Amino acid sequence: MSRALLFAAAGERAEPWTKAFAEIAPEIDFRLYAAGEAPSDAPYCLAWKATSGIWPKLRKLKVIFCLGAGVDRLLSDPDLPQGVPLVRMVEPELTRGMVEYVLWQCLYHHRKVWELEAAQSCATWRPHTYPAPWDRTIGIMGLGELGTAAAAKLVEFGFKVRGWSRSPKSLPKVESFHGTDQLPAFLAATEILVCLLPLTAETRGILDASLFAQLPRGASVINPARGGHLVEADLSAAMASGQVAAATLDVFETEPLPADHPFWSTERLYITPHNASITDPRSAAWRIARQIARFEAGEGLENVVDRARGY
Ligand code: NDP
Ligand code: OXD
Repeated sequence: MSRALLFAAAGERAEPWTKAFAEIAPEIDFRLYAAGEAPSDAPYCLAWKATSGIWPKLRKLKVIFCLGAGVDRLLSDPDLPQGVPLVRMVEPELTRGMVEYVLWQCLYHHRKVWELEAAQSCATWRPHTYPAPWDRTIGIMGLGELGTAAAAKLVEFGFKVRGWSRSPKSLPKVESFHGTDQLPAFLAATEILVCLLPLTAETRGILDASLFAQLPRGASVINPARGGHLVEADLSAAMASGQVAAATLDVFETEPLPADHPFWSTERLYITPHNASITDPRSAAWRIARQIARFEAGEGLENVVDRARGY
Protein backbone atom coordinates (compact mmCIF):
# COMPACT_ATOMS: atom_id res chain seq x y z
CA MET A 1 0.00 0.00 0.00
CA SER A 2 1.19 3.54 -0.77
CA ARG A 3 2.39 5.49 2.23
CA ALA A 4 1.68 8.90 0.69
CA LEU A 5 0.67 11.54 3.24
CA LEU A 6 -0.69 14.76 1.78
CA PHE A 7 -0.06 17.91 3.82
CA ALA A 8 -3.16 20.08 3.44
CA ALA A 9 -3.03 22.26 6.52
CA ALA A 10 -3.99 25.71 5.29
CA GLY A 11 -2.21 28.51 7.12
CA GLU A 12 0.49 26.25 8.59
CA ARG A 13 4.13 26.38 7.54
CA ALA A 14 5.00 23.23 5.62
CA GLU A 15 8.80 23.36 5.95
CA PRO A 16 9.14 22.07 9.54
CA TRP A 17 6.81 19.19 8.67
CA THR A 18 8.68 18.31 5.49
CA LYS A 19 11.94 18.30 7.44
CA ALA A 20 10.48 16.31 10.32
CA PHE A 21 9.11 13.56 8.09
CA ALA A 22 12.33 13.41 6.06
CA GLU A 23 14.38 12.97 9.23
CA ILE A 24 12.11 10.92 11.44
CA ALA A 25 9.86 8.96 9.12
CA PRO A 26 11.53 8.74 5.68
CA GLU A 27 9.34 5.73 4.88
CA ILE A 28 6.39 8.17 4.55
CA ASP A 29 5.98 9.71 1.11
CA PHE A 30 5.27 13.23 2.42
CA ARG A 31 3.68 15.45 -0.24
CA LEU A 32 2.49 19.04 -0.20
CA TYR A 33 -0.95 19.86 -1.53
CA ALA A 34 -1.20 22.81 -3.86
CA ALA A 35 -4.59 24.44 -4.47
CA GLY A 36 -5.96 23.63 -7.92
CA GLU A 37 -3.99 20.38 -8.02
CA ALA A 38 -5.29 17.32 -9.86
CA PRO A 39 -6.89 14.49 -7.80
CA SER A 40 -4.44 12.70 -5.55
CA ASP A 41 -4.19 8.97 -4.83
CA ALA A 42 -2.69 9.61 -1.34
CA PRO A 43 -4.35 7.38 1.26
CA TYR A 44 -3.43 9.71 4.15
CA CYS A 45 -3.96 13.40 4.69
CA LEU A 46 -2.65 15.75 7.41
CA ALA A 47 -5.12 18.60 7.79
CA TRP A 48 -5.96 21.48 10.12
CA LYS A 49 -8.28 23.99 8.53
CA ALA A 50 -8.46 22.02 5.29
CA THR A 51 -8.10 23.82 2.00
CA SER A 52 -11.51 24.23 0.41
CA GLY A 53 -12.31 21.84 -2.42
CA ILE A 54 -9.73 19.28 -1.38
CA TRP A 55 -11.88 16.40 -0.14
CA PRO A 56 -13.51 15.33 -3.43
CA LYS A 57 -10.01 15.10 -4.90
CA LEU A 58 -8.82 12.53 -2.37
CA ARG A 59 -10.56 9.50 -3.79
CA LYS A 60 -8.36 6.90 -2.12
CA LEU A 61 -8.37 8.52 1.30
CA LYS A 62 -8.13 6.06 4.20
CA VAL A 63 -7.24 8.18 7.25
CA ILE A 64 -7.35 11.92 8.02
CA PHE A 65 -4.85 13.10 10.63
CA CYS A 66 -5.61 16.40 12.34
CA LEU A 67 -2.57 18.56 13.02
CA GLY A 68 -4.06 19.75 16.32
CA ALA A 69 -5.90 18.31 19.31
CA GLY A 70 -9.13 20.18 18.58
CA VAL A 71 -11.04 18.96 15.55
CA ASP A 72 -13.90 21.48 15.61
CA ARG A 73 -12.75 23.25 12.45
CA LEU A 74 -12.46 20.05 10.46
CA LEU A 75 -15.79 18.72 11.72
CA SER A 76 -17.52 21.94 10.74
CA ASP A 77 -16.54 21.34 7.09
CA PRO A 78 -19.63 19.86 5.39
CA ASP A 79 -17.42 18.24 2.75
CA LEU A 80 -15.32 16.25 5.23
CA PRO A 81 -15.61 12.63 4.05
CA GLN A 82 -17.95 10.73 6.35
CA GLY A 83 -16.66 7.18 6.37
CA VAL A 84 -12.95 8.02 6.82
CA PRO A 85 -11.48 7.86 10.34
CA LEU A 86 -10.38 11.23 11.73
CA VAL A 87 -7.42 10.99 14.12
CA ARG A 88 -6.71 13.94 16.40
CA MET A 89 -3.31 15.00 17.67
CA VAL A 90 -2.15 13.59 20.96
CA GLU A 91 1.58 14.02 21.42
CA PRO A 92 3.67 14.67 24.52
CA GLU A 93 5.10 18.04 23.43
CA LEU A 94 1.59 19.42 22.85
CA THR A 95 0.58 18.20 26.30
CA ARG A 96 3.74 19.56 27.91
CA GLY A 97 3.20 22.97 26.32
CA MET A 98 -0.36 23.18 27.60
CA VAL A 99 0.65 22.10 31.10
CA GLU A 100 3.31 24.84 31.06
CA TYR A 101 0.74 27.43 29.92
CA VAL A 102 -1.87 26.43 32.51
CA LEU A 103 0.69 26.42 35.31
CA TRP A 104 2.11 29.80 34.21
CA GLN A 105 -1.32 31.42 34.04
CA CYS A 106 -2.63 29.82 37.25
CA LEU A 107 0.42 31.09 39.13
CA TYR A 108 -0.06 34.54 37.55
CA HIS A 109 -3.67 34.70 38.71
CA HIS A 110 -2.96 33.02 42.06
CA ARG A 111 -0.31 35.67 42.85
CA LYS A 112 -2.39 38.47 41.27
CA VAL A 113 0.72 39.69 39.47
CA TRP A 114 -1.22 42.69 38.14
CA GLU A 115 -1.15 44.16 41.67
CA LEU A 116 2.66 43.92 41.70
CA GLU A 117 2.85 45.50 38.25
CA ALA A 118 0.63 48.38 39.39
CA ALA A 119 2.83 48.99 42.43
CA GLN A 120 6.01 48.85 40.36
CA SER A 121 4.60 51.25 37.77
CA CYS A 122 4.46 53.93 40.48
CA ALA A 123 7.69 52.83 42.25
CA THR A 124 5.77 51.75 45.35
CA TRP A 125 6.93 49.04 47.77
CA ARG A 126 3.46 47.74 48.58
CA PRO A 127 3.01 44.68 50.84
CA HIS A 128 1.40 41.93 48.83
CA THR A 129 0.10 38.70 50.27
CA TYR A 130 -1.54 35.67 48.73
CA PRO A 131 -2.97 32.39 50.01
CA ALA A 132 -1.01 29.17 50.19
CA PRO A 133 -1.75 26.94 47.19
CA TRP A 134 -3.69 24.51 49.40
CA ASP A 135 -6.05 27.40 50.18
CA ARG A 136 -6.60 28.15 46.49
CA THR A 137 -9.07 26.12 44.43
CA ILE A 138 -8.45 25.69 40.72
CA GLY A 139 -11.20 24.11 38.62
CA ILE A 140 -10.49 22.53 35.25
CA MET A 141 -13.31 22.04 32.77
CA GLY A 142 -12.35 19.03 30.66
CA LEU A 143 -10.33 16.17 32.12
CA GLY A 144 -9.04 14.68 28.87
CA GLU A 145 -5.43 14.45 27.66
CA LEU A 146 -4.64 18.06 28.49
CA GLY A 147 -6.91 18.66 31.48
CA THR A 148 -5.68 15.55 33.27
CA ALA A 149 -2.01 16.45 32.76
CA ALA A 150 -2.60 20.08 33.85
CA ALA A 151 -4.50 18.91 36.95
CA ALA A 152 -1.63 16.60 37.93
CA LYS A 153 0.90 19.45 37.67
CA LEU A 154 -1.27 21.78 39.77
CA VAL A 155 -1.70 19.04 42.39
CA GLU A 156 2.09 18.71 42.46
CA PHE A 157 2.28 22.45 43.25
CA GLY A 158 -0.07 21.93 46.20
CA PHE A 159 -3.23 23.53 44.81
CA LYS A 160 -6.70 22.27 45.62
CA VAL A 161 -7.73 20.93 42.24
CA ARG A 162 -11.17 19.98 40.99
CA GLY A 163 -12.24 18.92 37.53
CA TRP A 164 -15.41 18.63 35.50
CA SER A 165 -15.98 16.22 32.63
CA ARG A 166 -18.78 14.39 30.87
CA SER A 167 -18.11 10.98 32.42
CA PRO A 168 -16.97 10.29 36.03
CA LYS A 169 -13.22 10.35 36.72
CA SER A 170 -11.01 9.18 39.50
CA LEU A 171 -7.70 11.08 39.50
CA PRO A 172 -5.27 11.30 42.42
CA LYS A 173 -6.05 14.35 44.63
CA VAL A 174 -8.50 15.82 42.10
CA GLU A 175 -12.07 16.34 43.25
CA SER A 176 -14.09 15.22 40.26
CA PHE A 177 -17.47 16.38 39.05
CA HIS A 178 -19.32 15.30 35.93
CA GLY A 179 -22.35 16.10 33.87
CA THR A 180 -24.57 19.16 33.80
CA ASP A 181 -26.11 18.34 37.19
CA GLN A 182 -22.75 18.64 38.96
CA LEU A 183 -21.59 21.78 37.16
CA PRO A 184 -22.99 24.20 39.79
CA ALA A 185 -21.22 22.37 42.63
CA PHE A 186 -17.98 22.36 40.62
CA LEU A 187 -18.21 26.10 39.97
CA ALA A 188 -19.26 27.12 43.49
CA ALA A 189 -15.73 26.90 44.96
CA THR A 190 -13.65 27.42 41.79
CA GLU A 191 -11.50 30.53 42.26
CA ILE A 192 -9.44 30.04 39.11
CA LEU A 193 -11.34 28.42 36.23
CA VAL A 194 -9.43 26.80 33.36
CA CYS A 195 -11.36 25.70 30.26
CA LEU A 196 -9.86 22.72 28.45
CA LEU A 197 -13.02 21.43 26.78
CA PRO A 198 -13.34 20.56 23.11
CA LEU A 199 -15.67 22.84 21.15
CA THR A 200 -18.84 20.87 20.44
CA ALA A 201 -22.55 21.62 20.11
CA GLU A 202 -22.83 21.02 23.87
CA THR A 203 -19.93 23.21 24.96
CA ARG A 204 -20.33 26.17 22.57
CA GLY A 205 -21.01 29.31 24.62
CA ILE A 206 -20.57 27.49 27.95
CA LEU A 207 -18.49 30.36 29.40
CA ASP A 208 -21.45 32.71 29.71
CA ALA A 209 -23.11 35.04 32.22
CA SER A 210 -24.89 32.23 34.07
CA LEU A 211 -21.63 30.29 34.52
CA PHE A 212 -19.69 33.37 35.66
CA ALA A 213 -22.44 34.15 38.20
CA GLN A 214 -21.91 30.74 39.81
CA LEU A 215 -18.20 31.32 40.49
CA PRO A 216 -17.09 32.93 43.77
CA ARG A 217 -16.95 36.71 43.33
CA GLY A 218 -13.56 37.87 42.07
CA ALA A 219 -12.70 34.60 40.32
CA SER A 220 -10.27 34.34 37.40
CA VAL A 221 -11.04 32.73 34.04
CA ILE A 222 -8.40 31.15 31.80
CA ASN A 223 -9.44 29.90 28.35
CA PRO A 224 -6.88 28.14 26.16
CA ALA A 225 -9.54 25.87 24.56
CA ARG A 226 -11.56 27.59 21.82
CA GLY A 227 -12.99 31.07 21.33
CA GLY A 228 -16.42 29.55 20.67
CA HIS A 229 -16.65 28.47 24.32
CA LEU A 230 -16.82 32.09 25.43
CA VAL A 231 -19.67 34.56 25.14
CA GLU A 232 -17.41 37.60 24.84
CA ALA A 233 -19.99 40.22 25.89
CA ASP A 234 -20.79 38.19 29.02
CA LEU A 235 -17.13 38.14 30.05
CA SER A 236 -16.86 41.90 29.51
CA ALA A 237 -19.95 42.44 31.70
CA ALA A 238 -18.72 40.04 34.40
CA MET A 239 -15.35 41.81 34.49
CA ALA A 240 -16.96 45.25 34.59
CA SER A 241 -19.05 44.21 37.62
CA GLY A 242 -16.07 42.60 39.39
CA GLN A 243 -17.71 39.15 39.39
CA VAL A 244 -14.73 38.02 37.30
CA ALA A 245 -11.61 39.85 38.49
CA ALA A 246 -9.22 38.83 35.74
CA ALA A 247 -8.95 36.60 32.69
CA THR A 248 -6.45 35.13 30.28
CA LEU A 249 -7.61 34.24 26.78
CA ASP A 250 -5.54 32.39 24.19
CA VAL A 251 -8.32 31.69 21.69
CA PHE A 252 -11.00 33.86 20.13
CA GLU A 253 -14.07 33.61 17.95
CA THR A 254 -12.18 35.68 15.36
CA GLU A 255 -8.43 35.03 15.04
CA PRO A 256 -6.31 37.06 14.78
CA LEU A 257 -8.19 39.18 17.32
CA PRO A 258 -9.12 42.37 15.43
CA ALA A 259 -7.11 45.47 16.42
CA ASP A 260 -10.27 47.34 17.45
CA HIS A 261 -11.56 44.56 19.72
CA PRO A 262 -12.41 45.88 23.22
CA PHE A 263 -10.53 42.98 24.85
CA TRP A 264 -7.21 44.60 23.90
CA SER A 265 -7.90 47.48 26.29
CA THR A 266 -9.76 45.63 29.05
CA GLU A 267 -7.91 45.94 32.33
CA ARG A 268 -6.73 42.62 33.81
CA LEU A 269 -7.59 40.74 30.61
CA TYR A 270 -4.46 39.07 29.30
CA ILE A 271 -4.20 37.94 25.69
CA THR A 272 -1.95 35.34 24.10
CA PRO A 273 -2.10 34.70 20.33
CA HIS A 274 -3.40 31.11 20.22
CA ASN A 275 -0.03 29.74 21.20
CA ALA A 276 -0.84 28.10 24.55
CA SER A 277 0.65 24.97 23.04
CA ILE A 278 1.93 24.12 19.61
CA THR A 279 2.12 20.72 17.95
CA ASP A 280 5.75 19.72 17.57
CA PRO A 281 6.30 18.40 14.01
CA ARG A 282 9.09 16.02 15.06
CA SER A 283 7.13 14.45 17.87
CA ALA A 284 3.98 14.41 15.72
CA ALA A 285 5.72 12.90 12.66
CA TRP A 286 6.92 9.99 14.74
CA ARG A 287 3.41 9.39 16.05
CA ILE A 288 1.69 9.69 12.67
CA ALA A 289 4.19 7.27 11.12
CA ARG A 290 3.54 4.82 13.96
CA GLN A 291 -0.22 5.14 13.45
CA ILE A 292 0.16 4.48 9.71
CA ALA A 293 2.26 1.39 10.47
CA ARG A 294 -0.40 0.17 12.92
CA PHE A 295 -3.17 0.82 10.43
CA GLU A 296 -1.38 -1.05 7.67
CA ALA A 297 -0.70 -3.96 9.99
CA GLY A 298 -4.46 -4.17 10.63
CA GLU A 299 -4.17 -2.87 14.20
CA GLY A 300 -6.52 -0.19 15.47
CA LEU A 301 -5.83 3.52 15.11
CA GLU A 302 -5.48 5.53 18.32
CA ASN A 303 -7.20 8.82 19.18
CA VAL A 304 -9.94 8.43 16.60
CA VAL A 305 -12.56 11.17 16.93
CA ASP A 306 -16.10 10.13 17.79
CA ARG A 307 -17.89 12.29 15.25
CA ALA A 308 -21.29 11.95 16.95
CA ARG A 309 -19.82 13.30 20.22
CA GLY A 310 -17.75 15.92 18.40
CA TYR A 311 -14.38 15.11 20.01
P1 NDP B 1 -9.85 15.46 25.10
O1 NDP B 1 -10.83 15.01 24.07
O2 NDP B 1 -8.78 14.52 25.50
O3 NDP B 1 -10.64 15.86 26.44
C1 NDP B 1 -11.85 16.53 26.43
C2 NDP B 1 -12.43 16.57 27.83
O4 NDP B 1 -13.60 17.39 27.83
C3 NDP B 1 -12.87 15.19 28.34
O5 NDP B 1 -12.58 15.04 29.71
C4 NDP B 1 -14.39 15.22 28.13
O6 NDP B 1 -15.13 14.42 29.04
C5 NDP B 1 -14.68 16.68 28.41
N1 NDP B 1 -15.95 17.07 27.80
C6 NDP B 1 -16.31 17.05 26.49
N2 NDP B 1 -17.58 17.45 26.33
C7 NDP B 1 -18.04 17.72 27.59
C8 NDP B 1 -19.28 18.14 28.08
N3 NDP B 1 -20.33 18.38 27.28
N4 NDP B 1 -19.43 18.30 29.41
C9 NDP B 1 -18.39 18.05 30.25
N5 NDP B 1 -17.17 17.63 29.84
C10 NDP B 1 -17.01 17.47 28.51
O7 NDP B 1 -9.26 16.84 24.60
P2 NDP B 1 -7.81 17.46 24.88
O8 NDP B 1 -7.61 17.51 26.34
O9 NDP B 1 -6.77 16.78 24.07
O10 NDP B 1 -7.99 18.94 24.26
C11 NDP B 1 -8.97 19.83 24.76
C12 NDP B 1 -9.07 21.06 23.84
O11 NDP B 1 -7.96 21.92 24.06
C13 NDP B 1 -9.01 20.78 22.35
O12 NDP B 1 -10.26 20.33 21.86
C14 NDP B 1 -8.63 22.14 21.78
O13 NDP B 1 -9.81 22.89 21.52
C15 NDP B 1 -7.87 22.81 22.93
N6 NDP B 1 -6.44 23.01 22.59
C16 NDP B 1 -5.97 24.29 22.51
C17 NDP B 1 -4.63 24.53 22.24
C18 NDP B 1 -4.10 25.91 22.23
O14 NDP B 1 -2.94 26.12 21.87
N7 NDP B 1 -4.86 26.91 22.58
C19 NDP B 1 -3.69 23.42 22.02
C20 NDP B 1 -4.28 22.12 22.13
C21 NDP B 1 -5.62 21.94 22.42
P3 NDP B 1 -14.99 12.80 29.04
O15 NDP B 1 -13.58 12.53 29.55
O16 NDP B 1 -16.02 12.37 30.00
O17 NDP B 1 -15.18 12.37 27.62
C1 OXD C 1 -5.02 22.47 18.95
C2 OXD C 1 -4.65 23.88 18.92
O1 OXD C 1 -6.21 22.17 18.96
O2 OXD C 1 -3.43 24.18 18.77
O3 OXD C 1 -4.11 21.62 18.95
O4 OXD C 1 -5.50 24.76 19.06
